[in-house]
Amino acid sequence: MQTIPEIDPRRDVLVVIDVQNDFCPGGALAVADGDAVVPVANALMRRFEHVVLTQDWHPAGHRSFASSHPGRAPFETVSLDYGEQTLWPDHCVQGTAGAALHANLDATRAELVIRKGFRPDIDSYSAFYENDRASPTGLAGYLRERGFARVFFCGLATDYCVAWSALDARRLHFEAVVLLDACRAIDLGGSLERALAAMREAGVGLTQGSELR
Ligand code: VGL
Ligand code: ZN
Repeated sequence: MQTIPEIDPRRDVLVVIDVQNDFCPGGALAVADGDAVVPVANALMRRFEHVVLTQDWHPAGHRSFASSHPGRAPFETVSLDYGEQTLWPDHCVQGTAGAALHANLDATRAELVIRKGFRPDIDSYSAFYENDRASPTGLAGYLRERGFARVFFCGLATDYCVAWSALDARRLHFEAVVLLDACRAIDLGGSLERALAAMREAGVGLTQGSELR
């Protein structure tokens, strides 16, 4: 693991991924202990000069929902035009309470909220690209234009949206660090171990927010 230097307010940005009601206990795609990230993310947001949030934001009837595939159940896998896709319960439908940011997340200082997964036929885990790996969200251009070189990630879920975002950050030549104490995982069929291994391999720094200086 690379050493984590001090937060540099000029080149560092914190990206808080998908801390939304549907990913918290009681939500449609609840991540175990998902709401535990809220106070940790709030404390981190106070330490960074620059903060970006993401929001999973699907139209009703989205292609990633099992309900859009007759006879299929949530957490099964199907093959779509762009490859394998896990089917999810209906979640984060645009404008619903489930899609709202957790009420205790203090988003006041966020400079940008990026929404993803709004194309009806393409799922989106990464904050940078939809799952077709070709449709950008615009975040890379935004971060570059703002002069940010290093991206710290936290939020939900470690093994899907956080990991895919961190891996894309590396592909796009940003430095990337995941703050694991401010993340929780879905962990479907070993997905957490695979995601951690892929992030290590790609040079993503894995550490705890509590380790930041
Ligand atoms: C997510 C599955 C489906 C996530 C979003 O935020 O990790 N996972 N949509
Ligand atoms: Zn989703």
